[in-house]
Amino acid sequence: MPTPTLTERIKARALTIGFDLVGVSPVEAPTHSQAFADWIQQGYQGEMAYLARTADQRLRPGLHLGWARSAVAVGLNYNTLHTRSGAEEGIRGWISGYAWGDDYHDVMRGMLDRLGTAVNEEAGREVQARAFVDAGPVTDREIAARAGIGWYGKNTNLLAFGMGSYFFLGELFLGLPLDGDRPLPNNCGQCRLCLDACPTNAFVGPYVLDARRCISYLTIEQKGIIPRDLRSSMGAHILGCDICQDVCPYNTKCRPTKESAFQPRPGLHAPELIPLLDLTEGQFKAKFRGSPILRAKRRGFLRNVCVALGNSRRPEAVPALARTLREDPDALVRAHAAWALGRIGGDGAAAALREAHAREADATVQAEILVVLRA
Ligand code: B12
Ligand code: SF4
Ligand code: SF4
Repeated sequence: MPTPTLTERIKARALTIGFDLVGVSPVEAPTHSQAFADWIQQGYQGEMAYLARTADQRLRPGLHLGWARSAVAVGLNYNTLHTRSGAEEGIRGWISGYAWGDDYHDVMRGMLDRLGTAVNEEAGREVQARAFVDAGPVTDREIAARAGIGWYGKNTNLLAFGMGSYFFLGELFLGLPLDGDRPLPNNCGQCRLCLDACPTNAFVGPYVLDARRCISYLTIEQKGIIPRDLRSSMGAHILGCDICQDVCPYNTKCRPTKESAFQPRPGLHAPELIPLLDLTEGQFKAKFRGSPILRAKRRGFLRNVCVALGNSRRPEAVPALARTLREDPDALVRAHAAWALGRIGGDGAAAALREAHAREADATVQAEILVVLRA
């Protein structure tokens, strides 16, 4: 048997550390640079201003990673095989599978640090290295696709055989030349199930998502009021969305994750919605410490809970929403409670809205109340 090369040894170490996928990419402009630039030009990034601000670095990695000679791209399966995007009894919300367990940024950063140490051991010297998971000014999917880890699905997620798209991506840039891998062929064929399944019509076309319409963006990245015309299409989703992945044939019969940190924390799989309205700032932070849900912040998360309760159309939710409209300290939450009461309707909801109209001092909340009362 031939002696394994340095590249092969580093890839083997990545798998031993626990990554499910590994490949090597050159440090070059992304293959779909023009598509990225057009996307920003169209404004599809919405409030995610950091994407436009760092576009140059994403499109020309040499600008900030001039010393790097290769990028080791890794994928980590987070599929716990629990059902996704499904309704359960009670008034329940839906949290996207990626956020059921611990924050993947923390999990993967620790693993990439271990990979950095392994690279030094294999190279027999200290190699300059920089790790990124999601948050860096780099295009994770482009690098991973170049490294042959997976192919772009029409829903813009990267897919791999045996794992579908339920895996996270990260990369370790190295001041060390390694043997690059070949990209995989695209295996979507004529299918378009993901494009047709999106409840908010967020796809402009295959491979192009208008993030401003995506439930994942609306529930996590959008910081203020959720556009009124999109709320009723958001269903029970209170953080993220998996619909365009759930329907993908490559996401059936996948192997489960080996990473116990991604197993659902108690009560997070499909949480009862009404008790979530009582979370104070301190309770929210304590409950979701180390979880990706923290990113939405209390005000964003409770806003989403109100929308989901409205979409449940369940009269049992009216007393809790009326109390939120009366007492929640955050105007953003009260505004969406008003909408939810209007969506459920009935005498109790109308009385709560009239009472709030007489008393509410915040102009945004008043505007929401008036839209409902005048409808
Ligand atoms: C911004 C962002 C979002 C935004 C925008 C999503 C998007 N599609 O861009 C929002 C908030 C909506 C989002 C949602 C989600 N995200 Co996100 N997100 C990112 C982030 C930070 C940047 C992505 C980006 O650069 N978008 C810009 C646009 C232009 O890229 P794009 O839509 O992928 O378009 C590319 C392709 O379509 C391709 N292309 C264009 N035309 C064509 C034509 C052909 C034929 C082909 C083959 C390709 C192709 O080129 C384009 C440019 O690269 C990355 C992390 C990172 N640093 O890269 C994570 C990342 C993409 N997200 C991730 C995840 C898990 C999600 C969610 C599944 C979370 C959830 N369950 O709610 C959803 C999925 C929604 C969806 N359908 O994409 C993972 C994806 C893992 C994977 N297996 O693909 C990443 C990589 C984070 C990570 N490190 O793991 N996300
Ligand atoms: S994540 Fe949900 S809302 Fe976003 S594109 Fe996919 S199906 Fe549509
Ligand atoms: S649902 Fe079909 S088109 Fe969409 S990503 Fe999966 S295979 Fe590709």
